[in-house]
Amino acid sequence: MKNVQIFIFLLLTGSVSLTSFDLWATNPLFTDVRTADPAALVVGDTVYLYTGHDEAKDNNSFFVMHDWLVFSSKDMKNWQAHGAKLKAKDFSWAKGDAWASQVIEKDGKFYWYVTVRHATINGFAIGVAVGDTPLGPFKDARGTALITNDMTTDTDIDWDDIDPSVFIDDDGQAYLFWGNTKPRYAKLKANMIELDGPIQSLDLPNFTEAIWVHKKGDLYYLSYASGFPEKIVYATSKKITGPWVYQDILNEVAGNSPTNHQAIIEFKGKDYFIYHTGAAQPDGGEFRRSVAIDRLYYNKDGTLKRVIMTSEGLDKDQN
Ligand code: FUB
Repeated sequence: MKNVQIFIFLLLTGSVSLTSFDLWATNPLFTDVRTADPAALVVGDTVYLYTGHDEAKDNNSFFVMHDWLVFSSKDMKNWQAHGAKLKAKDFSWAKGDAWASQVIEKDGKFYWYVTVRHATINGFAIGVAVGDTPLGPFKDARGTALITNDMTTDTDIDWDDIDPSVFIDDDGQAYLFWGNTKPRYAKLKANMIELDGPIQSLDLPNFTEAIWVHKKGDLYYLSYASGFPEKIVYATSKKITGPWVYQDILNEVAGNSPTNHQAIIEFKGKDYFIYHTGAAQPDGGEFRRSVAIDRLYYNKDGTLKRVIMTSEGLDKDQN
């Protein structure tokens, strides 16, 4: 209601025209920069949102992504922009292409797992940076890639080692999940920057990319992008190591974007689904994406209700 009153005031004073309907919209979240591949981390009373940064001039070519951006909020509605806190070139062994990433905390340190293109080994690779705060400063934790394309030779494509998602189980064991076309995971050592054992394959129907692993109650959830254009679907398991049982579609194809990429968090007692769309006006699209947030709801049996993507975003949420 308050938004409507402000809008009428601005309309009467000539400050906006009738095309300014974005006043009602909190989705997409940011209008001055194109953001993609969200990952979120709750630290105390603050949520940190780490995103890719689409810099393509139009939607006719391909991704142009050099760095990752950070935003923070204490209420999921008002966001502070912190700018680019890590770039592909911060990894001396990387060529570019700052694709999807995720930050997690372990023993007071913040580990930022990233997708980049390797400079000397053909294909994409996964690296990890570390910092002492959620805002960094971050530096390459290894000086080399954690995963390279030549470690996974059972696919023909060179972009199968992308989209890291790290989960720390209740016993402190950390697991790295990743993949495109073939979903994979491996244990991480306690130092979080080395594999601790073999790379395992997962059996997930119609898997494309964008794994996100989380736990709610006693159940583990593995959501991922399926098909192309991508829908987000999910599987559940009683153990982090599976078996994963396919459940259902969680989020339909997101507006004007064939890719979809999600983060799922609980923050201050509410559950959220964070994703990207190509819906930003006037020039959003496949390579100019924008992050959006809507509520996520669980059924009593632990299954997830399908996400309802909205343009109002959390503005409609009065609870
Ligand atoms: O943003 C580049 C790539 O597109 C990501 O790594 C994938 O998840 C897809 O969103």
